[in-house]
Order: sequence, then C-alpha cells, then structure tokens
Amino acid sequence: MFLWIRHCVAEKRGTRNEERGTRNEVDPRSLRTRVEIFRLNRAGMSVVTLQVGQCGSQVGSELLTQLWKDACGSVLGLGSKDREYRETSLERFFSVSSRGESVARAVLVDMEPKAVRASVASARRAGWSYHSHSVFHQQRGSGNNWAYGYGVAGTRWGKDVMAIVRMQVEQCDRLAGFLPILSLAGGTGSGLGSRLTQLLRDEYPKAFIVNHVTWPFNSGEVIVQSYNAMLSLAALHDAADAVLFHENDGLHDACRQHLGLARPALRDLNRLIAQHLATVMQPARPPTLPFYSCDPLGDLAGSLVPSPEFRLVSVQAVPELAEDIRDFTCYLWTSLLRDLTTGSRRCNSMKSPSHPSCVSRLLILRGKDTDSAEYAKLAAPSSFPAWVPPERGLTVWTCSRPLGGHEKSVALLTNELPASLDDSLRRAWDMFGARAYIHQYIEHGVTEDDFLSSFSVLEQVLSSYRHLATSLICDWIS
Ligand SMILES: Nc1nc2c(ncn2[C@@H]2O[C@H](COP(=O)(O)OP(=O)(O)OP(=O)(O)O)[C@@H](O)[C@H]2O)c(=O)[nH]1
Ligand SMILES: [Mg+2]
Repeated sequence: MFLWIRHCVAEKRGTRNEERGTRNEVDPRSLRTRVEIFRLNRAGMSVVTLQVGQCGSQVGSELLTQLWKDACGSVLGLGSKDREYRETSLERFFSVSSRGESVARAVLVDMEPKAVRASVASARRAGWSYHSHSVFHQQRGSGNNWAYGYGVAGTRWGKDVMAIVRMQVEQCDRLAGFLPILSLAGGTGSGLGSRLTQLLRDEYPKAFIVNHVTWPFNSGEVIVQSYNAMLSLAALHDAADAVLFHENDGLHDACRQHLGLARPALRDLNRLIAQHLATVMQPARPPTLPFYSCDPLGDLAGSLVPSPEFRLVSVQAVPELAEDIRDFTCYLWTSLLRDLTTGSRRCNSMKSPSHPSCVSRLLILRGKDTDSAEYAKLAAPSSFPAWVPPERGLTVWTCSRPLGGHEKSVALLTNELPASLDDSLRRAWDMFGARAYIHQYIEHGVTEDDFLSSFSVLEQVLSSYRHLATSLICDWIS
C-alpha cells in the first residue's frame, strides 16, 4: 500500500513536472540551464488555502498570520539570515502584489459576512492581505444545516467559488495542492466545504488535497452536529488525500492546562491550532532531501497515508506556552518528546499501547541540535501493524530554524482514529433511528439513503482502524 501511495505521489509529481516542462522550454546542455533546472526543481510549490465558514475563516486567518510572521522574521528577527526558508514559506502561502505586499494564496468563503470581514481586517492589522476578489460571502448563514451548505449553497455558488479558486491557481507557478479548512459542525464549513473539496478533486485530479477539520465540543452547541460531522467526514473520505483534525475539547483542555487560561475563548483555541499547523506546514527537510520539501502536501500525504482506507491524521505540537514566558524557556528534546507522548497531549494511539492502533507517524523537529533528539520510542515496530514496513512507520523531518519564538519545537502527526468518531457516529445513528431533524435535511436534497451510505462509510473506517493488526493484511495478501 505504501507503494501504492508512492506511485500516486510520483505520478502526480510527474504530471506536474511535464506541465512545467512545456512552459519552460530550455536548452538542457548549458550549465546555466542545468543550474536553473536544479533551482526550478527545488523551487517551492504553492498551496491554495480555502477557508470555509466561520471556523474555517478564523482558523485560516490565524494560521496565515503565524506563517507570515514566522517567515518574515517579525517573531524572531532572523528573517534576512535564512533566505531559503523565508522564500520557500512565502512562495508556499503568499504571492506578492504589484505594490510589494504579501497577498495570501487563499480563498475566504462564508454564507454570512461577519467572520469573513473580521478575517480580512485581522490580516491587514497583521501586515498581509487577501486578494479583494478572493473573498466570497452571502448575507445569511446555512443555519448549521449540512444539507443547505452542500446542496443549496454548493449548487448556487459552488461555480463562483471555483472561479475564484482558479484565479488563485493561475497565480501559482507550481501548484502543490489545496488546504481546505473547516469545522465539522456548522452548515457552511461542513456542507459547502465538503462540496468544494469534491469540486476541487474533480477539477484538479492530480493536485493534493489535505483538509483541516475542527471537531465540535462533545457537549455540542449545535444539536445536529453529529449528523453534520458524519456527512462531512464521509464526503471528505472520498475526496481528500488526508484529513488533519483537531478536537475542540482537547484544545480547550490544553489552553487551560498549558496556557493557564481559566476560560479559553475560541480565539485561544485557534491560536493553538494555528501554532500546531504552522509547525507542520513551514519548510522542513524530509530525510532523503538536502533541501526543503518542495511539495509539502504530497510529502505529508506520502509519509502518512498508506491507503485510501486510512486518511485521518491527528496533529499535536509542543511546546504550548503563553507568549510572555516563551523567550525565557529552554528545552531539552527529551522533555519535549515526553510531553508529546504523555499526559493529556498524548495521541489516542498511545492510550492503549498494548496493540497497534495507529498506521503511521510523522515527526517534525525544529530548532537547535535536531540530530540529538532521541525518538526511537516513537518508531517502535510494536506501535504499528505488522504490515507496515519498519522504515515506514515513523518518518522524521527536520529544520534547524526555530519556529514561533521557541528554541526547539516538535509536531507529531499520527494516522489514527479520532477519539470522538465512535461516539459521534453512535449519536448520529440514535438520532437517525428516531428520525430526529431528518426533514430539515430532506428539504434541501439529502435523502435517508445518503445518511445511510455516509454512516456505512464511517462504520467501515472505524472497523478498519480497529482491526489494524489483522484485517488489512488479509486484503493485501489476497
Ligand atoms: N476552534 C474553533 N471552533 C469554532 C470556531 N468557530 C466556530 N467553531 C465551532 O464550529 C462549529 C460551528 O461551525 P461554524 O464554523 O460556526 O459554522 P459555519 O460553517 O459558519 O456554518 P453556518 O453558521 O451554519 O453557516 C461549532 O462546533 C463551534 O464550536 C472557531 O473560531 N474556532
Ligand atoms: Mg456561520
């Protein structure tokens, strides 16, 4: 299966290179040309971010702000010292306007104006901006109804949004793929976000699509959130190459325990998500490369997703510290890695270490002396099913440049079952059994069969992760 994904990765890259080759016709004999080809092959690829719905808008703008500040060195004051890092990062997420300003390679979409306008304003305050044509909103939200977002908004405005996406794609010299950001619980992010991800898959079959989804609080302020979450995840399971997730409950606990916030606001949760994602998305070197990864989404999916059955990836990063104490804190790799794998931060797969419950891990180390980090425990073959080749269980990327004011930082991505999936699916089944709120979905074009087929996709996902040790190896052998 790893071969399968590697084959796909190579095929996608090959096709993009061919497309590039026709654009850059050159004499392959001259040294200058060879240097230029080498430079071009190393040149970073770009990611178009889609921020859909309120949560998507807010998380996305916080992420882009952190990426921009880090790349431009305003956090660390190291900008001019590391040109390659800075150029790779900016090329990935920003273009440069005729006035020399950084413009996000992003599309902001919501069915109501408030969150979108706030994101535009916060970007300006931070020092970068959205392209004025990349902002799309209507006047009324989707009322937490996935069917409205997917069916009504998707049908009415999907084409308009895709026209904006196309404009952003045309601005990229080399497109790596898309990063759609959304919450699973509302109507716009989850419904329209799912529809847009499918449209992206249809229109850009060779591009990588890595979604980021925010799982709602278990206590849930949206009564139908289990329906919305299940319908979204089933749609994304087909259309995305990988689905990175954060759970609001876990983020809330982390803000209280590690940032000392008594009553964390959504803004605080978003800072944490953005910090984790920045640790993942900023330039880093895969082990085989002497330079930064050119294809961030492809390399990420290639390291983590061995088969279409397993695409769910949790994201953790440490340290999580309040800004005022960052500069005075020194770290050891041992304590950072221990923090990542113990206590409330440890990922689900580490909670029952007796049998393998994760498929693969990607560890990203940033800062001083990454060579001295001891991470053998994370690579232990017993962590992974026997069918995962030993060298593929854990992948490690490094970057010597510190990130976000931390002398050292680590991100751990784990291909595993989200803690809340089982519970959400059970709640969705219970509500469906009682026919609760179904009419609100039917009136916008989602049928009972659509519910059933989404639920059965997720039952299959649950079962595949639960039987990691045995079931798939049988499929592979046969
Ligand atoms: N972490 C985080 N969660 C959010 C944020 N905004 C909303 N949520 C969560 O997302 C869910 C609601 O989704 P929204 O993004 O508000 O909904 P929407 O996509 O705008 O859809 P409609 O409002 O129905 O049009 C709830 O579970 C909220 O707790 C945010 O900024 N950060
Ligand atoms: Mg909304």
